[in-house]
Amino acid sequence: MQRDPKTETEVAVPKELEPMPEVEAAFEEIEVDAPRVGIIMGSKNDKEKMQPAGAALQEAGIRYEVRVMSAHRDPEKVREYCHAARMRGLRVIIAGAGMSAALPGVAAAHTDLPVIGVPILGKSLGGLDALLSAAQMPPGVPVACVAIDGAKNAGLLAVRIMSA
Ligand code: RP5
Repeated sequence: MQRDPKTETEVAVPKELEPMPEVEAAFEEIEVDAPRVGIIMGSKNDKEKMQPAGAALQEAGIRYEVRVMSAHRDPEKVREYCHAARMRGLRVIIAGAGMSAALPGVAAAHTDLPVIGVPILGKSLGGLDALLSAAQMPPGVPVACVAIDGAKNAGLLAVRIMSA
């Protein structure tokens, strides 16, 4: 019920128009500018190679965030990030790593969001180590894998996924 100031009487307010403080509080917490794509990488040394992914997203006007976390060195951080990703508003994860590149696969194991792996060229094996680590995922844990150092295509693919 609400008091009508003109007639000074109590009037019934349709349920859907009644103030809902909990809902209003929840909406206040929503980050309207929350990133839609998470770019993660195994080392800060991967940043330069991963930058083209961010550039492709920026060009398409898609908000993204960048985090460094290693599947081997920070397994707990990767798990937490990927578990929370969908709830935080992310819709795609781009994961770049070199050498034994476990990051894309481990990310895909901890989220149901699409994961795009970027194998990064290391100091040996011509990047084949990272390529196979990202591409040769067992059935049930999908990872899309772009070319060695193919961060630009990872960004472009994320743009296409976002607009599918
Ligand atoms: C991977 O090992 C990283 O993605 C990086 O490409 C590679 C080497 O890491 P750093 O020793 O350069 O930190 O985990």
